[in-house]
This record gives sequence, C-alpha cells and structure tokens, in this order.
Amino acid sequence: SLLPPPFYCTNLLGERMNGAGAGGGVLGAGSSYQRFVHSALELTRLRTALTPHPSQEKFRFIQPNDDTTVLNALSYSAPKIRMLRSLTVEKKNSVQVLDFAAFAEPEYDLPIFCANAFTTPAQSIVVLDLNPLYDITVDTDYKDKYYRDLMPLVQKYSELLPWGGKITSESLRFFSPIVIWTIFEPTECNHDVLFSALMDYYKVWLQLTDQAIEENDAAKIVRNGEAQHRYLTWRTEKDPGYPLLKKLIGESQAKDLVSEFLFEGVNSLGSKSFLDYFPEYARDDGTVNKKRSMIGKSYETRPWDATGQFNAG
Ligand code: BLA
Repeated sequence: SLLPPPFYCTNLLGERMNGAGAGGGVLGAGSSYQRFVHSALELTRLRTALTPHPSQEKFRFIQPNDDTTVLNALSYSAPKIRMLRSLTVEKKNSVQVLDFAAFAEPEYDLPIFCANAFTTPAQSIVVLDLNPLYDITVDTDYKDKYYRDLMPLVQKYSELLPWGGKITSESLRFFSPIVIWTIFEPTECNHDVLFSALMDYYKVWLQLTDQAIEENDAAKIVRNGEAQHRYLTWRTEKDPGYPLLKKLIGESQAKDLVSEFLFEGVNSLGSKSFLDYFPEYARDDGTVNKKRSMIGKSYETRPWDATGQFNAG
C-alpha cells in the first residue's frame, strides 16, 4: 500500500492533540521547506537523472532588494519531466515560502505536482495537490485513472490539516479531490505533519511518473500541452504569491521569474491568451480584469466526498 499509518501530534504525556492546539509559537518552518526540497530532490535522483534546466542559470542567484531575505531557486528536467522547479523564500522570524512544482512532458497526461506554502509567525497557508490536467468533474476516466486509488490520502491528513475555509472559487478548477488546502498555526508539530504530507504526495507523483506510458497519438500530446498551458497561463496571471515577489525583487524581475521560471512554458507550450482561456475576466476595453476572482470566494467546507465525487453545497 502507498499509505503508512496515520500521523498524530502528541503532547509530553503521549496524548493526541489536534492540529489547532498542538505546540505553540515555534517557527521551525523555513528549515522544513529546505528540508523538503532537499529530500524531494534526493528521492528524485534515486529514480532518474536530473539535468539542470536552462532557466536555472538566470534565477539561481536572484537577489532580493532586502538583504535579510534569502531566495533559493532550482530547476531541472529529467526523462518524462519537462520541468521540476523549486523556489523558497526565507526572511528570519518573518516570512517563509515554498513553491515547488513538477510538470511532465506533454507526452504524458500526468497531474502537476503542486506544493505551495506561505508562512508568517501568525499562520501557514498551504496548497498541496496533484493538480489534474483535465476537468475531473467531466472527465471521469482521468479522475479514476489518477485519483481513485489516492483517496485514502485525504482521510490520512484531513484531521490534522483541515480544509482552510472559503477560497477563490476559480482555484477549485485546478484542484483535485485529494488537494490539501489548509491554514494552520505555524507550530513545529504542524510543520512535521506538513512535511510528512509533502513527502507522501511527492512520492505518489514520482510513482505515477515511473508508471506513466508515453502517448503516441499526436492529437493527445497537443491536448496535454494545451492543458498545461492553460494552467500556466492562469497561474502566471493570478498567482497569490505575485504581489510579494514584486515587493521582494521588483516588478520586472518578478515578471521574468513568473514567466521564465515558476510557470515556464507559458510562452512556448501554447499560443492562446489568458482571455482566450478565461473570457469572464475580460473588461469592456478588452484588458484583463486585475481582480483575482470574478466569482468571489466560496467552498466553506471540502467540496468532494470520500470517493472524490464533487458535491459543492
Ligand atoms: C494565499 N495562496 C493563497 C490562497 C491560495 C493560494 C488558495 C488563499 C487565498 C485564495 O483563496 O486565493 C494558493 N491558489 C494557490 C495555488 C493555486 C491557487 C497554489 O489557485 C494553484 C492553482 N503563496 C505562494 C507563494 C507566495 C504566496 C510562492 O505559493 C509568495 C511568494 C503568498 N499566498 C500568498 C499570500 C497569500 C496567499 C501572501 C495571502 C494573501 C492573499 O490571499 O492574497
């Protein structure tokens, strides 16, 4: 089985504690993001050969305006893997960020590995998922192919990493039924649970990648490429991390980082524009509405059941 036994935080008496009450005030977060990046890369190297991605050269040593902040950017490719990249941001006793993603070559319809965490001394905002390439509310074959056997992951983590509450509605289109969307107090214990979840999800992604069989149908390869492009186009335009990156490295470098590193492929995997994919964001003058969401926030609770069936209220 893919799944080790459930993970619990306990106090000194060995009593189980829930996510919210566990620990208190410890911010061991930044080091754990580096630890995850290191562990994930080690695990990947055991299975395949990583080659530095051309984007690494430009962004490896990117310097923030503020010299108390450390940015770390790594990117690779490998057989079957178009791009695997990681960005961490660390400002002591302030902000800790993880943005780790892996994209398969378009010859594979593999989900996109997506691990995002934004931590301040007050809270950690986390999205961890294998983002589906196709709309799983419609494409049940895709849903069954990748998610049916993974549903136990939700059960494993739903208690300690509970649903984070209302979310930008549009984001749901990019999430799978196993998504971990959570906001928690940044205690050491909670970050241990997060680390365990990050590793579990990444191992699953690596395993799916190992098993993936190359597509030979040219039309399907094009379709996979366009599905990734749509995803990259969305995140390039609407990622919640952008304002902070802009503040850290300035607008022009932030734009480059987003389109040539974080969401590399946005200028090469397809030619449609943001408004071609998401016309509801068009303003009367033809420009893109700057609002992140047109619909607003919704989904107070997890909108999938234990079988992965979508049933929002
Ligand atoms: C907040 N980040 C959020 C939220 C989500 C995500 C869902 C909550 C706000 C909301 O409902 O939109 C993450 N949203 C995602 C992801 C996808 C998505 C991963 O649609 C994928 C499809 N976060 C980062 C990075 C930074 C960051 C790299 O991943 C900074 C460099 C910051 N995220 C950040 C901040 C907030 C946030 C500051 C809170 C402020 C806000 O909501 O705008």
